[in-house]
Amino acid sequence: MKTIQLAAIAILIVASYNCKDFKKGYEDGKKDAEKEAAAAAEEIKEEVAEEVIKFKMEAKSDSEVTGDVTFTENESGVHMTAMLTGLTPGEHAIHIHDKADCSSADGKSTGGHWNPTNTPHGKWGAAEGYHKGDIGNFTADDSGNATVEFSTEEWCIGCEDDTKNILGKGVIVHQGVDDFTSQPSGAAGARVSCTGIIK
Ligand SMILES: [Cu+2]
Ligand SMILES: [Zn+2]
Repeated sequence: MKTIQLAAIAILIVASYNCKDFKKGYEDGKKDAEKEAAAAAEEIKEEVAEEVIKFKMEAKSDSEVTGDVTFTENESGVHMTAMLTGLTPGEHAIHIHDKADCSSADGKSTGGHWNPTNTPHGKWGAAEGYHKGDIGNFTADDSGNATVEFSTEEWCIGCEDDTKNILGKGVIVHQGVDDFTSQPSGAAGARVSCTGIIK
């Protein structure tokens, strides 16, 4: 009972406060509502602006490496998630190569590393330079499964900037490890899985 009384008093106090400042409160409320509406509109715009493309990875060079790779673009750049199976346990390289063509049995139809800025091969972010396709290495678990996550503002999906646009390129998973120094491709060995990045 006491609680209810206290609550009633509290409501009265709040109500009288609201009454005194009704006009100011109303104006503030209106502004808040406008702000909320603007924020909601912005959110919808961002949702619409988010682009997702997904591809199946095809086994190459007599491997059994398959899986899928998803690219999502939003205001913070492009995020890649690759889910792979059939790998040998341990480290492997993954790159974006120059062409979306996975037709050859060894995956070499994708050409060399995607390198629109004509820089040396290297570790992503290295001061000495790196290709826009130099994603790097990842580790497969004892069952040969791996999830590779990568995010960058240096890619886009279908924008006008050829130094950023990943469409028309290919994803290659290698049997070996990228040493980040051998030119022009890090000596990562056979190409064991492939997909074109095409819409
Ligand atoms: Cu490669
Ligand atoms: Zn490279």
